[in-house]
Amino acid sequence: MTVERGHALELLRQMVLIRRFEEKAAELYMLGKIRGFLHLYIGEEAVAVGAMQAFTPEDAIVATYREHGQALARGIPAGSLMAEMYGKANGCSRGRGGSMHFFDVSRRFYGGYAIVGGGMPIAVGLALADTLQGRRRVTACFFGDGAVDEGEFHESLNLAALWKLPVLFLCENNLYAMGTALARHQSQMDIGLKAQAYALAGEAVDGMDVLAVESATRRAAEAVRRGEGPYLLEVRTYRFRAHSTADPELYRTKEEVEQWKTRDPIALFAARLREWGLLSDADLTAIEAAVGREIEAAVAVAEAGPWEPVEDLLRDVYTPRTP
Ligand SMILES: Cc1ncc(C[n+]2csc(CCOP(=O)(O)OP(=O)(O)O)c2C)c(N)n1
Ligand SMILES: [Mg+2]
Repeated sequence: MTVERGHALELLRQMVLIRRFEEKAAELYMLGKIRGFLHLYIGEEAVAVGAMQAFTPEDAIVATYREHGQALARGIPAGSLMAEMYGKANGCSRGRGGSMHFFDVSRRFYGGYAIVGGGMPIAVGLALADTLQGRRRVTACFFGDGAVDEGEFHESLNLAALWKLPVLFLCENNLYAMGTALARHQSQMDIGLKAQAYALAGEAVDGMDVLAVESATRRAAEAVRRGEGPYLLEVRTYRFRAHSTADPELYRTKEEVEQWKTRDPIALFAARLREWGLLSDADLTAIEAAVGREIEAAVAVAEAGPWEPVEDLLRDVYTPRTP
Protein backbone atom coordinates (compact mmCIF):
# COMPACT_ATOMS: atom_id res chain seq x y z
CA MET A 1 0.00 0.00 0.00
CA THR A 2 1.32 3.44 -0.79
CA VAL A 3 0.45 6.56 1.14
CA GLU A 4 1.54 10.13 0.71
CA ARG A 5 3.67 11.35 3.66
CA GLY A 6 1.62 14.45 4.51
CA HIS A 7 -1.60 12.45 4.53
CA ALA A 8 -0.02 9.68 6.62
CA LEU A 9 1.20 12.13 9.25
CA GLU A 10 -2.24 13.75 9.37
CA LEU A 11 -3.90 10.37 9.99
CA LEU A 12 -1.39 9.71 12.76
CA ARG A 13 -1.92 13.18 14.25
CA GLN A 14 -5.68 12.70 14.37
CA MET A 15 -5.37 9.33 16.08
CA VAL A 16 -2.93 10.75 18.64
CA LEU A 17 -5.28 13.70 19.22
CA ILE A 18 -8.18 11.35 20.00
CA ARG A 19 -6.02 9.22 22.31
CA ARG A 20 -4.63 12.18 24.29
CA PHE A 21 -8.00 13.95 24.37
CA GLU A 22 -9.58 10.91 25.98
CA GLU A 23 -6.74 10.32 28.41
CA LYS A 24 -7.23 13.91 29.55
CA ALA A 25 -11.01 13.41 29.72
CA ALA A 26 -10.53 10.35 31.96
CA GLU A 27 -8.28 12.40 34.24
CA LEU A 28 -10.81 15.26 34.39
CA TYR A 29 -13.57 12.77 35.15
CA MET A 30 -11.63 11.54 38.18
CA LEU A 31 -11.32 15.15 39.29
CA GLY A 32 -15.07 15.65 39.02
CA LYS A 33 -14.76 18.24 36.24
CA ILE A 34 -16.62 15.96 33.84
CA ARG A 35 -19.69 14.12 35.10
CA GLY A 36 -22.29 11.70 33.81
CA PHE A 37 -21.25 8.87 31.55
CA LEU A 38 -17.92 8.77 29.77
CA HIS A 39 -17.28 6.08 27.17
CA LEU A 40 -13.72 6.01 25.90
CA TYR A 41 -12.78 5.11 22.33
CA ILE A 42 -9.15 4.25 23.13
CA GLY A 43 -8.06 1.37 20.87
CA GLU A 44 -10.64 2.19 18.19
CA GLU A 45 -9.09 5.41 16.82
CA ALA A 46 -8.28 3.94 13.40
CA VAL A 47 -11.99 3.44 12.74
CA ALA A 48 -13.12 7.06 13.07
CA VAL A 49 -9.97 8.51 11.53
CA GLY A 50 -9.75 6.09 8.61
CA ALA A 51 -13.46 6.23 7.83
CA MET A 52 -13.85 9.99 8.10
CA GLN A 53 -11.41 10.54 5.22
CA ALA A 54 -14.06 9.28 2.82
CA PHE A 55 -16.64 11.96 3.62
CA THR A 56 -17.02 15.50 2.33
CA PRO A 57 -18.29 18.44 4.41
CA GLU A 58 -21.70 18.01 2.69
CA ASP A 59 -22.05 14.42 3.88
CA ALA A 60 -23.78 13.76 7.20
CA ILE A 61 -22.37 11.89 10.18
CA VAL A 62 -24.41 10.04 12.79
CA ALA A 63 -22.56 8.44 15.68
CA THR A 64 -23.12 6.74 19.04
CA TYR A 65 -22.45 7.68 22.66
CA ARG A 66 -18.82 6.59 22.10
CA GLU A 67 -18.34 9.42 19.63
CA HIS A 68 -15.39 11.56 20.76
CA GLY A 69 -13.28 10.09 17.97
CA GLN A 70 -15.79 10.78 15.21
CA ALA A 71 -16.36 14.33 16.46
CA LEU A 72 -12.64 15.15 16.52
CA ALA A 73 -12.02 13.47 13.17
CA ARG A 74 -14.89 15.47 11.70
CA GLY A 75 -13.08 18.63 12.76
CA ILE A 76 -15.22 19.84 15.65
CA PRO A 77 -12.78 21.89 17.75
CA ALA A 78 -11.48 20.05 20.82
CA GLY A 79 -12.37 23.05 23.01
CA SER A 80 -16.00 22.92 21.95
CA LEU A 81 -16.10 19.20 22.82
CA MET A 82 -14.29 19.58 26.12
CA ALA A 83 -16.63 22.43 27.11
CA GLU A 84 -19.57 20.18 26.24
CA MET A 85 -18.26 17.48 28.55
CA TYR A 86 -17.90 20.08 31.32
CA GLY A 87 -21.55 21.01 30.77
CA LYS A 88 -20.60 24.57 29.83
CA ALA A 89 -22.72 26.81 27.59
CA ASN A 90 -19.90 27.14 25.03
CA GLY A 91 -19.99 23.39 24.39
CA CYS A 92 -21.06 22.10 20.96
CA SER A 93 -24.51 21.18 22.37
CA ARG A 94 -24.57 24.20 24.70
CA GLY A 95 -23.61 21.99 27.61
CA ARG A 96 -26.88 20.11 27.58
CA GLY A 97 -25.69 16.91 25.98
CA GLY A 98 -22.40 16.01 27.60
CA SER A 99 -20.07 13.28 26.37
CA MET A 100 -22.83 11.17 24.78
CA HIS A 101 -24.57 13.90 22.81
CA PHE A 102 -22.11 15.86 20.72
CA PHE A 103 -23.88 17.74 17.93
CA ASP A 104 -22.70 20.28 15.37
CA VAL A 105 -25.07 21.13 12.53
CA SER A 106 -22.49 23.36 10.81
CA ARG A 107 -20.36 20.25 10.30
CA ARG A 108 -23.38 18.06 9.62
CA PHE A 109 -22.56 16.04 12.73
CA TYR A 110 -25.96 14.81 13.90
CA GLY A 111 -25.14 13.19 17.28
CA GLY A 112 -24.29 11.46 19.69
CA TYR A 113 -27.10 9.04 20.82
CA ALA A 114 -27.35 7.38 24.22
CA ILE A 115 -29.90 4.90 22.90
CA VAL A 116 -28.24 1.89 21.31
CA GLY A 117 -29.26 1.89 17.64
CA GLY A 118 -31.04 5.22 18.12
CA GLY A 119 -29.05 7.00 15.42
CA MET A 120 -29.86 4.45 12.73
CA PRO A 121 -33.40 5.55 11.74
CA ILE A 122 -32.23 9.16 11.94
CA ALA A 123 -29.49 8.40 9.43
CA VAL A 124 -32.07 6.82 7.13
CA GLY A 125 -34.21 9.95 7.49
CA LEU A 126 -31.30 12.24 6.65
CA ALA A 127 -30.54 10.17 3.56
CA LEU A 128 -34.21 10.18 2.55
CA ALA A 129 -34.24 13.99 2.83
CA ASP A 130 -31.14 14.23 0.62
CA THR A 131 -32.69 11.88 -1.94
CA LEU A 132 -36.02 13.73 -2.05
CA GLN A 133 -34.23 17.05 -2.47
CA GLY A 134 -31.94 15.69 -5.18
CA ARG A 135 -28.68 16.15 -3.30
CA ARG A 136 -25.94 13.64 -3.98
CA ARG A 137 -24.67 13.17 -0.44
CA VAL A 138 -23.76 10.28 1.79
CA THR A 139 -24.93 9.77 5.37
CA ALA A 140 -22.42 7.85 7.45
CA CYS A 141 -24.03 5.95 10.30
CA PHE A 142 -21.71 4.58 12.99
CA PHE A 143 -23.08 2.01 15.45
CA GLY A 144 -21.79 -0.78 17.66
CA ASP A 145 -22.11 -4.57 17.48
CA GLY A 146 -24.70 -4.28 20.26
CA ALA A 147 -27.01 -2.31 17.96
CA VAL A 148 -27.29 -5.32 15.65
CA ASP A 149 -29.65 -6.80 18.26
CA GLU A 150 -32.03 -3.88 17.97
CA GLY A 151 -35.07 -3.84 15.74
CA GLU A 152 -33.87 -0.46 14.48
CA PHE A 153 -30.88 -2.11 12.82
CA HIS A 154 -33.13 -4.41 10.77
CA GLU A 155 -35.74 -1.76 10.00
CA SER A 156 -33.09 0.76 8.96
CA LEU A 157 -31.19 -1.63 6.69
CA ASN A 158 -34.38 -2.84 5.11
CA LEU A 159 -35.86 0.59 4.36
CA ALA A 160 -32.55 2.03 3.20
CA ALA A 161 -32.08 -0.88 0.80
CA LEU A 162 -35.69 -0.87 -0.37
CA TRP A 163 -35.59 2.85 -1.15
CA LYS A 164 -31.94 2.77 -2.32
CA LEU A 165 -30.98 5.49 0.15
CA PRO A 166 -27.40 6.79 0.34
CA VAL A 167 -26.46 5.49 3.81
CA LEU A 168 -23.14 3.96 4.67
CA PHE A 169 -23.77 1.81 7.74
CA LEU A 170 -20.54 1.44 9.66
CA CYS A 171 -20.61 -1.19 12.40
CA GLU A 172 -17.82 -0.74 14.93
CA ASN A 173 -17.54 -4.33 16.03
CA ASN A 174 -15.45 -4.27 19.21
CA LEU A 175 -16.74 -7.73 20.20
CA TYR A 176 -18.63 -6.53 23.29
CA ALA A 177 -21.87 -4.79 24.09
CA MET A 178 -21.15 -3.66 27.64
CA GLY A 179 -20.33 -7.00 29.30
CA THR A 180 -21.92 -9.21 26.65
CA ALA A 181 -19.58 -10.87 24.18
CA LEU A 182 -20.73 -11.10 20.56
CA ALA A 183 -20.86 -14.90 20.78
CA ARG A 184 -23.40 -14.63 23.58
CA HIS A 185 -25.91 -12.53 21.66
CA GLN A 186 -25.49 -13.23 17.92
CA SER A 187 -26.33 -16.47 16.13
CA GLN A 188 -24.49 -15.18 13.05
CA MET A 189 -21.35 -13.40 14.23
CA ASP A 190 -20.28 -12.31 10.77
CA ILE A 191 -22.03 -8.94 10.83
CA GLY A 192 -21.02 -7.91 7.30
CA LEU A 193 -22.91 -10.96 6.07
CA LYS A 194 -26.17 -9.62 7.46
CA ALA A 195 -26.26 -7.17 4.55
CA GLN A 196 -27.32 -10.07 2.34
CA ALA A 197 -30.58 -10.47 4.25
CA TYR A 198 -31.62 -7.01 3.07
CA ALA A 199 -29.97 -7.12 -0.34
CA LEU A 200 -27.33 -4.50 0.21
CA ALA A 201 -23.59 -4.62 -0.29
CA GLY A 202 -21.52 -5.57 2.74
CA GLU A 203 -17.99 -6.43 3.76
CA ALA A 204 -15.67 -6.57 6.77
CA VAL A 205 -12.41 -4.74 7.32
CA ASP A 206 -9.58 -4.76 9.89
CA GLY A 207 -10.33 -1.83 12.18
CA MET A 208 -6.86 -1.69 13.70
CA ASP A 209 -5.35 -0.72 10.33
CA VAL A 210 -6.15 2.91 9.55
CA LEU A 211 -5.22 2.63 5.88
CA ALA A 212 -7.37 -0.46 5.41
CA VAL A 213 -10.32 1.34 7.03
CA GLU A 214 -9.74 4.39 4.85
CA SER A 215 -9.62 2.49 1.58
CA ALA A 216 -12.60 0.25 2.40
CA THR A 217 -14.66 3.26 3.47
CA ARG A 218 -13.68 5.24 0.38
CA ARG A 219 -14.77 2.37 -1.85
CA ALA A 220 -18.03 1.95 0.02
CA ALA A 221 -18.75 5.69 0.13
CA GLU A 222 -18.16 6.05 -3.60
CA ALA A 223 -20.58 3.21 -4.35
CA VAL A 224 -23.19 4.89 -2.16
CA ARG A 225 -22.48 8.27 -3.76
CA ARG A 226 -22.94 6.80 -7.25
CA GLY A 227 -26.49 5.92 -6.24
CA GLU A 228 -25.97 2.19 -5.85
CA GLY A 229 -27.88 2.18 -2.56
CA PRO A 230 -26.74 1.64 1.01
CA TYR A 231 -23.67 -0.30 2.14
CA LEU A 232 -22.79 -2.13 5.34
CA LEU A 233 -19.19 -2.04 6.46
CA GLU A 234 -18.22 -4.10 9.49
CA VAL A 235 -15.08 -2.67 11.04
CA ARG A 236 -13.39 -5.13 13.41
CA THR A 237 -11.82 -3.40 16.36
CA TYR A 238 -11.41 -3.57 20.15
CA ARG A 239 -11.77 -1.15 23.03
CA PHE A 240 -8.79 -1.14 25.36
CA ARG A 241 -10.60 0.55 28.24
CA ALA A 242 -13.67 -0.42 30.22
CA HIS A 243 -17.12 0.07 28.67
CA SER A 244 -17.61 3.25 30.69
CA THR A 245 -16.20 4.66 33.88
CA ALA A 246 -18.13 2.20 36.06
CA ASP A 247 -17.20 -1.26 34.75
CA PRO A 248 -15.07 -3.81 36.65
CA GLU A 249 -14.48 -5.75 33.37
CA LEU A 250 -15.34 -9.17 34.72
CA TYR A 251 -16.43 -10.42 31.30
CA ARG A 252 -13.02 -10.60 29.61
CA THR A 253 -9.52 -11.64 30.63
CA LYS A 254 -6.54 -9.36 31.03
CA GLU A 255 -4.68 -11.63 28.61
CA GLU A 256 -7.25 -10.98 25.89
CA VAL A 257 -6.94 -7.22 26.37
CA GLU A 258 -3.13 -7.43 26.33
CA GLN A 259 -3.25 -9.52 23.19
CA TRP A 260 -5.31 -6.86 21.40
CA LYS A 261 -3.02 -4.12 22.66
CA THR A 262 -0.23 -5.65 20.62
CA ARG A 263 -2.30 -4.41 17.65
CA ASP A 264 -2.65 -0.85 18.99
CA PRO A 265 -3.70 1.11 15.87
CA ILE A 266 -1.43 4.06 16.66
CA ALA A 267 1.69 2.00 17.43
CA LEU A 268 0.97 -0.24 14.44
CA PHE A 269 0.66 2.67 12.02
CA ALA A 270 3.69 4.53 13.45
CA ALA A 271 5.81 1.38 13.07
CA ARG A 272 4.71 0.96 9.44
CA LEU A 273 5.47 4.58 8.63
CA ARG A 274 8.94 4.25 10.15
CA GLU A 275 9.52 1.13 8.11
CA TRP A 276 8.54 3.05 4.96
CA GLY A 277 10.83 5.94 5.93
CA LEU A 278 7.89 8.33 6.33
CA LEU A 279 8.18 8.98 10.08
CA SER A 280 11.12 10.09 12.21
CA ASP A 281 11.48 10.54 15.98
CA ALA A 282 11.34 14.30 15.40
CA ASP A 283 8.03 13.98 13.50
CA LEU A 284 6.48 12.03 16.35
CA THR A 285 7.75 14.49 18.96
CA ALA A 286 6.31 17.36 16.93
CA ILE A 287 2.92 15.64 16.63
CA GLU A 288 2.79 14.91 20.37
CA ALA A 289 3.79 18.49 21.21
CA ALA A 290 1.18 20.05 18.91
CA VAL A 291 -1.52 17.71 20.22
CA GLY A 292 -0.48 18.48 23.80
CA ARG A 293 -0.91 22.21 23.15
CA GLU A 294 -4.28 21.63 21.50
CA ILE A 295 -5.56 19.64 24.50
CA GLU A 296 -4.26 22.23 26.94
CA ALA A 297 -6.06 24.95 25.00
CA ALA A 298 -9.24 22.82 24.92
CA VAL A 299 -9.22 22.46 28.70
CA ALA A 300 -8.72 26.23 29.03
CA VAL A 301 -11.76 26.84 26.79
CA ALA A 302 -13.84 24.49 28.97
CA GLU A 303 -12.60 26.01 32.25
CA ALA A 304 -13.29 29.54 31.06
CA GLY A 305 -16.70 28.71 29.57
CA PRO A 306 -19.86 30.08 31.20
CA TRP A 307 -22.60 28.01 32.80
CA GLU A 308 -25.99 28.39 31.19
CA PRO A 309 -27.92 31.04 33.14
CA VAL A 310 -30.79 29.69 35.21
CA GLU A 311 -33.31 31.87 33.34
CA ASP A 312 -32.43 30.01 30.10
CA LEU A 313 -33.03 26.54 31.47
CA LEU A 314 -36.49 26.18 29.96
CA ARG A 315 -35.32 27.30 26.52
CA ASP A 316 -35.66 24.51 23.91
CA VAL A 317 -37.55 22.34 26.39
CA TYR A 318 -40.74 20.93 24.94
CA THR A 319 -43.68 21.72 27.15
CA PRO A 320 -47.13 20.89 25.80
CA ARG A 321 -49.64 23.64 26.39
CA THR A 322 -52.27 22.75 28.90
CA PRO A 323 -55.78 23.81 27.78
C1 LIG B 1 -31.88 0.64 23.59
C2 LIG B 1 -30.83 0.53 24.63
N1 LIG B 1 -30.70 -0.62 25.32
C3 LIG B 1 -29.74 -0.75 26.26
C4 LIG B 1 -28.91 0.31 26.55
C5 LIG B 1 -27.81 0.15 27.59
N2 LIG B 1 -26.52 0.08 26.90
C6 LIG B 1 -25.71 1.15 26.87
S1 LIG B 1 -24.33 0.83 26.01
C7 LIG B 1 -24.79 -0.74 25.64
C8 LIG B 1 -23.92 -1.64 24.84
C9 LIG B 1 -23.85 -1.30 23.40
O1 LIG B 1 -22.78 -1.96 22.81
P1 LIG B 1 -22.30 -1.67 21.36
O2 LIG B 1 -23.43 -1.27 20.51
O3 LIG B 1 -21.49 -2.83 20.93
O4 LIG B 1 -21.37 -0.37 21.51
P2 LIG B 1 -19.97 -0.22 22.27
O5 LIG B 1 -20.30 0.25 23.66
O6 LIG B 1 -19.28 -1.51 22.25
O7 LIG B 1 -19.25 0.84 21.51
C10 LIG B 1 -26.02 -1.01 26.22
C11 LIG B 1 -26.71 -2.30 26.12
C12 LIG B 1 -29.09 1.51 25.82
N3 LIG B 1 -28.31 2.57 26.03
N4 LIG B 1 -30.02 1.59 24.87
MG1 LIG C 1 -19.49 -3.12 21.01
